[in-house]
Amino acid sequence: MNIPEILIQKLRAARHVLAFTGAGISAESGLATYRDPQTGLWSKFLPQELATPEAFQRRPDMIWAWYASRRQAVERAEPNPGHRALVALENRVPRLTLVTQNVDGLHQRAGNRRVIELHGNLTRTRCSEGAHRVETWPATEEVPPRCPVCGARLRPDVVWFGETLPLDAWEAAVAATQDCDVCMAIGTSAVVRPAALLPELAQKSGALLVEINPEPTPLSTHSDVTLAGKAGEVLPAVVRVAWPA
Ligand code: BV8
Repeated sequence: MNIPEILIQKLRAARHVLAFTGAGISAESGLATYRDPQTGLWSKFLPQELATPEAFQRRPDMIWAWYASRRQAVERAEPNPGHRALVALENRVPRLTLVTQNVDGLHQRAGNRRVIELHGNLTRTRCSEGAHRVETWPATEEVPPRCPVCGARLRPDVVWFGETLPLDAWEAAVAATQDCDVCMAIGTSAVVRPAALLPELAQKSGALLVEINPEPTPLSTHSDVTLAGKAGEVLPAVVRVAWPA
């Protein structure tokens, strides 16, 4: 993999790097991206049709089961070399802000210390009314289970389509775009908004915009550097070349 000199120089000199990740960085951990066809009971649905408040209202049992199935897949998955390269990067640059669209928690499990989750985390559960997080609930046959505090249905602690992003996470992500020297968009199709706006916000503020993806995306025509490859191969190569052992 040829890593352009401009990227190596910018990374070595960077005060602040913004890593912006999507489902593609978890693909090599065996987790399906949103572009992969769904399997099993949900094969006839698009994630965009299931990850909505309306779907949960209509079929709370099916949506709860979909997330339970995804949570099991996440628990079986392990961080891959792409995740681990971002941990190495965090230990090499003065400041790394890691903003993820992913809801699998693999960046935290890999060891990144500061992860901004724009779309929540499906390993966490919350009350569908009071929004307070719920760690445990009494065993029940009812699907979804009920909140032990108020009796409302429990739901995954994720942001569904049509729901607003957590304001603190969004504001921290935008602040990072205004201050970073390099923005790396990794494994994202750059379609879901407002998250997809972040890389160009960073570029408009003077950051070098780098895209890492085996496929072209709407970002590709804007990126300063495009590394066409898998995150699990490209990211370790970038860190190795920028900081030879
Ligand atoms: C909001 C949690 C407003 C749930 C998720 C029309 C136009 C523009 C926008 C809209 C529109 N209609 C509606 C909207 C808004 C909507 C939206 O953007 N829709 C899209 C479909 C057009 N956005 C919203 O609703 C957001 N909220 O706007 O609120 C509002 C304002 C006021 C008041 C009320 C509301 C909320 C969006 C959050 C949705 N929740 N996740 C769950 O996951 O179950 S989004 C979910 O999908 C993911 O979190 C992720 O963000 C997104 C998928 O994107 P990617 O991560 O990029 O993954 P994808 O599979 O698409 O791509 C993978 C990429 O990896 C590919 O490019 C592939 O080539 C690459 N790849 C594959 N292998 C590898 C690899 N790369 C590297 N290495 C590899 N090995």
